[in-house]
Amino acid sequence: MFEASQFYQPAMQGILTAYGLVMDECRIQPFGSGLINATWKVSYADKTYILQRINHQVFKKPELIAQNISAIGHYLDQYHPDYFFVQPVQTTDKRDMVITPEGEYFRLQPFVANSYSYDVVNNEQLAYEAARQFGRFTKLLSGIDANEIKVTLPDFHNLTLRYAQFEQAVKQGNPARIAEAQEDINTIRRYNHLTEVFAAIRHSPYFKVRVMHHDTKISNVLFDADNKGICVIDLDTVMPGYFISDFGDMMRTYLSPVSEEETDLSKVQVRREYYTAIMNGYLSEMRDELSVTERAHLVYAGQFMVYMQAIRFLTDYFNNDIYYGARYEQHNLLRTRNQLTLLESITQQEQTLSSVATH
Ligand code: GN1
Ligand code: MG
Repeated sequence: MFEASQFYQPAMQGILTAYGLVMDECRIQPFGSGLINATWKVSYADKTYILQRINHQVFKKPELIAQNISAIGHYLDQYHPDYFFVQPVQTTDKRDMVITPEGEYFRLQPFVANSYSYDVVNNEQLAYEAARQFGRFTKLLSGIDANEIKVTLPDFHNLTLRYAQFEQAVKQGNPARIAEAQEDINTIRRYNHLTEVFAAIRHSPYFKVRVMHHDTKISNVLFDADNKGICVIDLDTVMPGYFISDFGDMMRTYLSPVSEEETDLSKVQVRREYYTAIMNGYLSEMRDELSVTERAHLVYAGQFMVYMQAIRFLTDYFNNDIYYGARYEQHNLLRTRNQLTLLESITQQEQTLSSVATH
C-alpha cells in the first residue's frame, strides 16, 4: 500500500529494491512532522523502518551526514558500547544512502521496537529525560575532536549571519509583506543585543566547541514504555557547535505548553517548572563539562534560539516562504509572532529563571 503522493512510484520501487525490500509487500506511510526532510514509516514482513528523503536544497552535501553518523557510530561502539545507537541500514551493495536517477538522496533506518516519541512535552519528567538524553549525547562524544565532525550545514546557528540575512530581506524581500510586519521588524531590532552576546561567545575562550545535536525538540528523543529516554535521533545537524544551541532549543520547544504553530498567542507562555526540569536533566550529564561562564548563559541560550527562530521565520516570510514553506498566507508571520511572544516571556522572567537553583 502506497500512501505517500510526494513522488512517483518507480522512484520508490528503486529505492526499496536497493535495500532488498519488495515494494508491493511494503506498507508505506508518511511519518513525523519535520519541516525539512520527508519521512515515511515502512513495514516489510516483520520489520519496520524509517525511510527519509534528505532535502538536498538545504543539506547540500548529504554524504557528510552519512560520514558523521558513521564516525559517531564507530566512536560510540568503541568507547560507549552500552549507548543505544541507531545504525543506518545499508543497501544490498553496502552503501549508506541511495541516490535516485533524479538526484534525490534517501536513507533507511530500523524503527526502534517498543520506542515512543512525542510531539509535545506534557509532563516535567519527559522534559527532564529529554534534556538528560541530549546532555548525555554530547558528554559521551566529548572524547571526539569536534573538528573531525563535518559541518553539514554551514553557519546553521550563526546568529550574526541570520541577523544580516534578515536585514537584507527587509531591504529586498516582498514589499507588501514587509509593510505588514513593521512592528515585528522593530521588535527584532530591539533585541539585537542578543546578537552581540553571540559575537562575544564566538570569541570567548570560556565557550567550548563541542559535538552538538542542533535540533533538540522532543520528537527527536525516543522513550521506552516507562518514559525513560532511550536515545536521540535525527542526526543530520550533528556538528561542531556551542551548548547554547541544544539547551536553547529545548527551552524554545519545551517551555511553552503550545508549539511554534500556535496562533493564539495568549497560550504562548513560559512554564517555569519546565525550565527547572530541562536544567536539571541537562546538568545531570553536563555539569562538569560546562565552564562557569557557560553556566551563566543558560537563560541566554533560550533567548538566542527563540530569537534566531523568529528571525528565520520572518526572513522566510519576506522571501516568500522558500525555506520553510507555508500552509496559509501568513503562516511564517504568525510563526514569527509566536516566537517573539515566547522571547518576550523568557526575557520578562530572565531574573527568576536565572536564579533557579540546580541540584
Ligand atoms: C527545521 O525539519 P525540522 O522540523 O526537523 C529546522 C530547524 C528549526 C525547525 C523549526 C535544517 O527542523 O532548525 O528549528 O525546522 N531545520 C533545518 O520547526 O533548518
Ligand atoms: Mg530536524
